Amino acid sequence: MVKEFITACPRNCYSTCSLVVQVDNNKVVGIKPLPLNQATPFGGCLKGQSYVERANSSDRILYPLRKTKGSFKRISWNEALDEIANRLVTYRNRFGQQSVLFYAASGMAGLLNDFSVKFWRHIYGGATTVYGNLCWPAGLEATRLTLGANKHNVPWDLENAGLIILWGKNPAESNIHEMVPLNAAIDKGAKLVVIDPRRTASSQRAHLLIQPLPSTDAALALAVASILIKNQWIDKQFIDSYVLGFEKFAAHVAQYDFQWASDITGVPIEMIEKLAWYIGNVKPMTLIPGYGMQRYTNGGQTVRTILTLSVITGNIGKPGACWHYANLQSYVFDDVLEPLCYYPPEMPDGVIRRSISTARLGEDMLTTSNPELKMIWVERGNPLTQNPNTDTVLQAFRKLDFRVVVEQFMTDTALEADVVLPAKNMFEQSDIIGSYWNPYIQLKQKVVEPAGEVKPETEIYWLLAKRLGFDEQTLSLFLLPPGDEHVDKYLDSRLAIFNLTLNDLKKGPILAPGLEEIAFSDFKFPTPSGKIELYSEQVKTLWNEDPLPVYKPAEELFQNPTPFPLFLMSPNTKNRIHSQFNNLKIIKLFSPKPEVHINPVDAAPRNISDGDMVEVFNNRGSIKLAAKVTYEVRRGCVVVHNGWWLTQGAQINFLSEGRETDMGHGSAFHNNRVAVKLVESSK
Ligand SMILES: Nc1nc2c(c(=O)[nH]1)N[C@H]1C(S)=C(S)[C@@H](COP(=O)(O)OP(=O)(O)OC[C@H]3O[C@@H](n4cnc5c(=O)[nH]c(N)nc54)[C@H](O)[C@@H]3O)O[C@H]1N2
Ligand SMILES: Nc1nc2c(c(=O)[nH]1)N[C@H]1C(S)=C(S)[C@@H](COP(=O)(O)OP(=O)(O)OC[C@H]3O[C@@H](n4cnc5c(=O)[nH]c(N)nc54)[C@H](O)[C@@H]3O)O[C@H]1N2
Ligand SMILES: [Mo]
Repeated sequence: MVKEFITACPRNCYSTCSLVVQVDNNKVVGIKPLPLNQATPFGGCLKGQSYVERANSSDRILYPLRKTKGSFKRISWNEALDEIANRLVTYRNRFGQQSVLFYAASGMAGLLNDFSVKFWRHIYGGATTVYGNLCWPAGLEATRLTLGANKHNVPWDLENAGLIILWGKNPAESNIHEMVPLNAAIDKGAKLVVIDPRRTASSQRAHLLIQPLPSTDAALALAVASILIKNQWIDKQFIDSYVLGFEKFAAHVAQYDFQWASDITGVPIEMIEKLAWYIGNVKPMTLIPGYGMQRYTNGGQTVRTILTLSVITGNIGKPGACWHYANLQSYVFDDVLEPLCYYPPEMPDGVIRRSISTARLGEDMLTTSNPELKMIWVERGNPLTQNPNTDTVLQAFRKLDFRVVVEQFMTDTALEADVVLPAKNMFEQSDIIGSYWNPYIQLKQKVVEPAGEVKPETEIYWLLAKRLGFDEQTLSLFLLPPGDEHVDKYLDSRLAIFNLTLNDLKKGPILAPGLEEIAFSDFKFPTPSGKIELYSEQVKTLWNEDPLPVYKPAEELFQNPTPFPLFLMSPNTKNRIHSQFNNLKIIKLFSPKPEVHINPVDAAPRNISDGDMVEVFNNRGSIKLAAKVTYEVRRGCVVVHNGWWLTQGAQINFLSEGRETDMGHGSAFHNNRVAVKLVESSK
């Protein structure tokens, strides 16, 4: 008999949809929407539907595997854990525990991830870890430095906006549920402006589409700020009450005019004028910056600069008016933040820790000494496709003595492992998740027993810790004993802080305790001055950047002459979450192979026609894939979606450099130029 359970999608995605999962005889057989969630009433996307295939896929890793002489063979859990424990002890004795690197990324959200950190910290005694984050930290830090916190109005408040600006965000692919209130607002008369070097699906109803050269948005924003101030299209009262540094900022931007911005951004002057007019005259404005735009070496300053436009026009803290970067209000359990957010390498609690940069993973792994790295443990991540400069990451992996990867599928990273441990999926262990867009806390429910010999990480660590000589009593101080009752008890204990229980969450999503539907409606800004900081001393002290928002050309992109004439961007796309999903049959029907998008103006002189095989290359690497000739990408730029595995045809991070962003230790994936040439015509 088919039973239905309420759950939520734990992928690293804005939407974090509530779902109803149908289960028959310990098997996931269907996924349905859960209208109770006001942000995602229509349920999952295509990827959500594909969970039926994903959960039951014959490609899933169901048993521990050991690589010998280049091929993987099934081994028992005892064999796998004995070898790993022996190696852990040997490396610790001979080289110190920091010779082991614990790498975890964003594959699965949840409170229980914290137990992995506890194992490495308290049981093993402190492995090397990574700091920074591949995703969004430059923008988070820019926002925190300016407003004091990362929060925005509830998603459905977008309907109240008179002007919506999608600035480097493509919700039609990366946050499809945002298109619902966005379209409702347009139906009611709101104006939509899209600023993106590409003409994305999100721009179909745009009243204005601006296509700047990649990484130049700060110049655009500075010129707009300058004209807003000159024309007095600003909110004086808001500025006088809540803003620090306006005078300095106004004096600073007075030097920037349309011509200057047009020369840098490639945007015609009339378009910049139009943009300034909209921002100065159509209210209330919700400005939605995306995360793609901050993956440049100037990403933090770019985001700070764009945010000034919301600030000086008083578009903060009101219905329909907000800065809509990331809403961390549902992360009410502190430890959930850790894997997602930037946190500094030095921890204040006196524990000796060593961490290396996730943006420079390969390089740092190779050069770290005293002790050198001997072993890596990877979980919830696919660093061989997702971290920059794959060639270096690959070298670094191959230089190690021993590699363990906990995975659901044979990814590029799993293929490099010595031991692969089968990972749970979202239906095989309960956990609590927040979202950086929708304002609910949700239960991701265990609805089936794990497939094959799959064990959740919490149990793997428990068994490993016992082999390291700990008795169960000591262990239970740090780790979670195997068994659903322990998971439930733990989750209930966390919920109790808010007078909630697991049973409450089983009935549906719950709005985050303390939620401000309209963020900053109390006009309290937790910055050092208590005001919105257009001028921020901390920008200087923490990141050694200009306290005023400035435009600084991004590294590599404007070196001339260069043999690599085209800007390469590698954004996200609708049918995958980074490197996940495209191994499924249903998804392959929609996106069968990797492609490079190129403008006809750039394709013609290279004799490239739609469908031809081309080579995209620079001094770091080269990939071969099919060309899609399209006006959707600005001339001078090419686009390849990130996430394709090497074994799926083309892996974009062979071309990117391991570089940190100016703030937050993010990764500047898009500071990247390439050349493209024809390999084989399809005709
Ligand atoms: N379907 C799907 N949804 C996802 C994800 C996914 O992989 N698939 N990933 C999730 C995650 S982890 C993230 S971080 C988010 C990211 O989702 P978004 O915030 O939408 O970010 P991106 O897709 O990286 O980039 C958005 C847009 O920025 C544009 N862009 C690139 N450079 C510039 C620039 O210099 N200036 C301007 N103005 N625009 C620029 C790109 O062309 C792209 O259209 O999506 C989340 N949602
Ligand atoms: N060139 C380029 N590269 C990029 C980006 C870009 O814009 N351009 N975007 C970056 C961004 S925004 C992000 S967020 C990162 C994402 O990069 P990662 O955080 O590495 O995420 P995924 O590619 O989603 O891979 C997650 C892996 O976790 C596995 N997994 C899922 N659930 C579990 C589980 O419960 N346990 C274990 N052990 N494994 C599990 C999945 O099968 C998958 O292989 O990529 C970054 N890489
Ligand atoms: Mo991300």
